[in-house]
Amino acid sequence: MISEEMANRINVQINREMYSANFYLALAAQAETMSLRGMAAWFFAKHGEELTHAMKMYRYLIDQDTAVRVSEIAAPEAVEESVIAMFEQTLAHEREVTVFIHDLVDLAHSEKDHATSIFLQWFVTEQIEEEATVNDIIGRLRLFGDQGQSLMLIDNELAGVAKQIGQAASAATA
Ligand code: OFO
Repeated sequence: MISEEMANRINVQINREMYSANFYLALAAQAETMSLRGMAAWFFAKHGEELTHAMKMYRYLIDQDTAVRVSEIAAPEAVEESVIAMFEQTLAHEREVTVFIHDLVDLAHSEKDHATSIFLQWFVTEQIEEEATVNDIIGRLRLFGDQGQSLMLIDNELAGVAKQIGQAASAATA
């Protein structure tokens, strides 16, 4: 059993993960309108990943005999309209999520809640990877350019990455 405070805070984080999913969906839709199919697929794959994050927390609360509260999800912030700005917006969003996850870890430590602390380690690692991936995309866009052939190459590359994310997700749920 976890504390009421922890249950509330994880419920809030479930809502944030659902928000993240919608945020990525909005980015996917924007990329579609720009005919960037690879980026659209990548953002869409991230949408799916965020839903799995919400479901991991959902399952954790159930396993801890704690009520899951399904609540209203805020509309995602307006999406930027240039490629680099979209990824910068993504990085800013992920950095914010990292802070929320670290706050949860701090709470677990302060409550000596070892189970939740261990559970959250996965999310701490995931955030490192997510920030690094987006940082890398921004770096490549800055280095090679966000137009013409370089954009096409990065778009193609992200199509491949999106496929891998999709395969990893189906392997994890199989
Ligand atoms: Fe849920 O991992 Fe990022 O936001």
